[in-house]
Amino acid sequence: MNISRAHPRFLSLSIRERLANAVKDGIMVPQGLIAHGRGEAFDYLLGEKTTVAASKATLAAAALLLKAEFPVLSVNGNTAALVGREIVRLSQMLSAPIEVNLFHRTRQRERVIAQYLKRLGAREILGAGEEARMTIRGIASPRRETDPRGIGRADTVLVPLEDGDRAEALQRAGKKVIAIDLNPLSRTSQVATISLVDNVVRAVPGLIKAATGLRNFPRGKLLTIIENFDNEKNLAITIREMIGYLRGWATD
Ligand code: PTJ
Repeated sequence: MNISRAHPRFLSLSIRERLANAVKDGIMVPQGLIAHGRGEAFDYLLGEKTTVAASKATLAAAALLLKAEFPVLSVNGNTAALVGREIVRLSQMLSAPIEVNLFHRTRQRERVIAQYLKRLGAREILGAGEEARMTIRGIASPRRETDPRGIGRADTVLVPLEDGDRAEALQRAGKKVIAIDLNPLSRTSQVATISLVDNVVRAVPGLIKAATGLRNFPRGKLLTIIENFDNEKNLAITIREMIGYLRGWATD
């Protein structure tokens, strides 16, 4: 469908269009559209902008990714469709592998997503194929299967649009978890080491920008940024920002 740029909801409508096409191409599952709708609702409550709390989380997350010994970027259907190009760029910047890890897992979808990311410039995509699988215990979905060369050995994992089950299990396995989830109340946001309560279409470019700024910082300074960040407090600030936005809107 041709959406007019003059439409006040152009961005939102064109993203929906992109996602509908991603379902047709086999990148996304229809359930991903429902998940996106939930995300849209939360984004609306945040004023569809990156909040002060989200900017702080983004800076801390970039510091954590730069400080990590072995960071891995986990990608599902929605993430590939929304920010595939930016994920490839972030992976190149951080020398961090990309691993396809799906909730609605089929070998066919793994391959389609891997091929799509390769067309966007990724050299290698983990998690797609018949290689040995490593099981992360305590995950009640096919997301438990990870690639031993990727999430299996990672010390830090970026998990956009996640379910709390895996975020919790990764933490238990001793890994740091950076979540991108518009819902500040989700289990994922609550259990992650750092939660970016922001739309993935703003959060990943934000991470690229923050990592570019911090790239030459000594490890000690990165550590200070990470240690000064308190996820629980930041989530509370996010909820206050949401309420503040709604109050302003209600009194306009
Ligand atoms: O590709 P698959 O098979 O791995 O499946 C992917 C989905 C997203 C369907 C699967 O992971 C799923 O069902 O996720 P949930 O449990 O619905 O969680 C998705 C979370 O992401 C929800 O809390 C949404 O609010 C949030 N979300 C949705 N769209 C966005 C988002 N967060 C950030 N940016 C978005 N654009």
